[in-house]
Amino acid sequence: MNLANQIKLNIEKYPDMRLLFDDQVITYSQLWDAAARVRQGLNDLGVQPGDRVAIQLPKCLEFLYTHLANLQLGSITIPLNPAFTREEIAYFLADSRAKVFVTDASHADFAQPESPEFPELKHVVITDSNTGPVSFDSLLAAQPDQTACPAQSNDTALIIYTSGTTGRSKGAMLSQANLLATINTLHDIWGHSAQDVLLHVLPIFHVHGLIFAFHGALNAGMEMIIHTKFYPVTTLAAIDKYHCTVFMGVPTMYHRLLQIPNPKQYNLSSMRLWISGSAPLSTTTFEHFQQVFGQTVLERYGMSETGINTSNPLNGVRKPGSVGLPLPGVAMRIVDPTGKDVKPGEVGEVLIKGKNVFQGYWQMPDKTAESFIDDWFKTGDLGYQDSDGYLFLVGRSKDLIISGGMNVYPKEIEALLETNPAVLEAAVIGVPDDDLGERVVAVVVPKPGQTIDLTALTALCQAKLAGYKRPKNIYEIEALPRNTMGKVMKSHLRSKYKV
Ligand code: MCA
Repeated sequence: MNLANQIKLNIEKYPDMRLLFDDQVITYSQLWDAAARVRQGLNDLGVQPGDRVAIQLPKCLEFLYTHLANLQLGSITIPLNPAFTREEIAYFLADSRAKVFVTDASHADFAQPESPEFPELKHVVITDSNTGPVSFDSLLAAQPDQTACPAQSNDTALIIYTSGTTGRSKGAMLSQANLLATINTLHDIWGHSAQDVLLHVLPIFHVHGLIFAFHGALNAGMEMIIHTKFYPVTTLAAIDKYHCTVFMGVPTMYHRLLQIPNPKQYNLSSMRLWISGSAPLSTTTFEHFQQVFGQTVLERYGMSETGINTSNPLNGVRKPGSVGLPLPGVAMRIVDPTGKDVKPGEVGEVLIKGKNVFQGYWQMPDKTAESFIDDWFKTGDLGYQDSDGYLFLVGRSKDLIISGGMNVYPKEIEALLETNPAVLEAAVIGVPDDDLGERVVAVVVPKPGQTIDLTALTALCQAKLAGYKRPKNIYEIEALPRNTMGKVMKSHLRSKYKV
């Protein structure tokens, strides 16, 4: 079985099930039919199984049609954050060797088919204008191809770019079998059913919003209320209005829901499951949510490379500060730096094995090899298991900041800041932030005799980096603190610059 054929069974079972996409209403069968047209349209452009189709669009139906068309055809979706700058997108198009780029008119000018920058890019499809090289409407006008999806379990279905720890972003390849393993597991452990109504507020260019939420819901036959963006008050109002039962969010969203002045005015009694992931949920937010909303958030742990790994139980104790228990079909070990298993209660690196674990990084066999010990994936997360087997994450071995559920790799930003001729070196750190969990802060050291123009540095970040990666503050310092080995002591910087 592949993902498209499994989803198709539900489309046939619940043809009239609805997606309410802001003010548009669309049924499962209309969604599938539109995707089948786009499938044929892409195929007419020369897209074959295994080809990459990059999508950089806001959250919209065209995104979902294109992604489902790829699943039906056996081609590979490369979802890209609409906030990425021109330079970021250029890297992804070139690296993925995408054949087709589906985007809006704002990117039509730079991504020219078969330009020397992207020699393998054959077509740019524009969603919001008929003036582009290929209009999205022309794909939708094709005759629907309703034949079974030819993809095999081991075929790649999705490449998710994760920022690189050493500069270059890596494309995590997820196979049909990986995605199926994840959504089938979620279905069982979270008790999803066609009686559920999902409120979907997450971005769809990540595994969380695209796979756990959207695919998870399709796989259960759920009605979906889809908001293009997260607004706290609108969220509660929608739950009240549509009697939603399931919500998936990042901790920043839970923090913001708790800032609403009079949440009791909304009837939220239909809700059975508030799920949090992508970043650690503080015990303060967990407990505050219980007091204000009278429900217990279910925290879980996943990664782009592994899909879902652990979850607090649907029925049973949900421990504050814990991401729960390893899921059926997911094997977990916690090891010391030599690779030896630690004792329960001791901290080590979390390793994961299972059908959920990705195929490797696109065209980066060395990086893939470095990420595994034997066939165990090294998550880079540090944690321990308590005597009941619950996992508590306490830190990371990788230099990674998680801001509002978005991964930010300091190296990428440090390298950019160091391109400024007055900057000798830069260190980028995450400092605690009530709203975002961690906020990105940069510390820069001037070259001898030079003065750093901090406004110019801010402008540089604005031009080259997507908003969530940009340092919220930049500080100048005479020298970075280093240990005797010469390594920058980021922990010192983190305590110095925490607000
Ligand atoms: C937006 N901004 C941010 C972030 N998001 N700054 C830091 N961190 C962020 N995460 C900045 C923008 O650049 C802009 O800056 C300003 O905030 C307002 O932008 P806006 O779009 O209005 O932001 P927002 O609506 O407040 O967004 C916050 C958010 C969003 C709702 C928390 O970031 C979000 O939806 N996060 C979820 C990410 C997610 O789905 N992660 C899953 C990946 P300026 O004003 O300067 O222009 S992990 C995953 O998939 C794995 C598998 C897993 O386990 O889940």
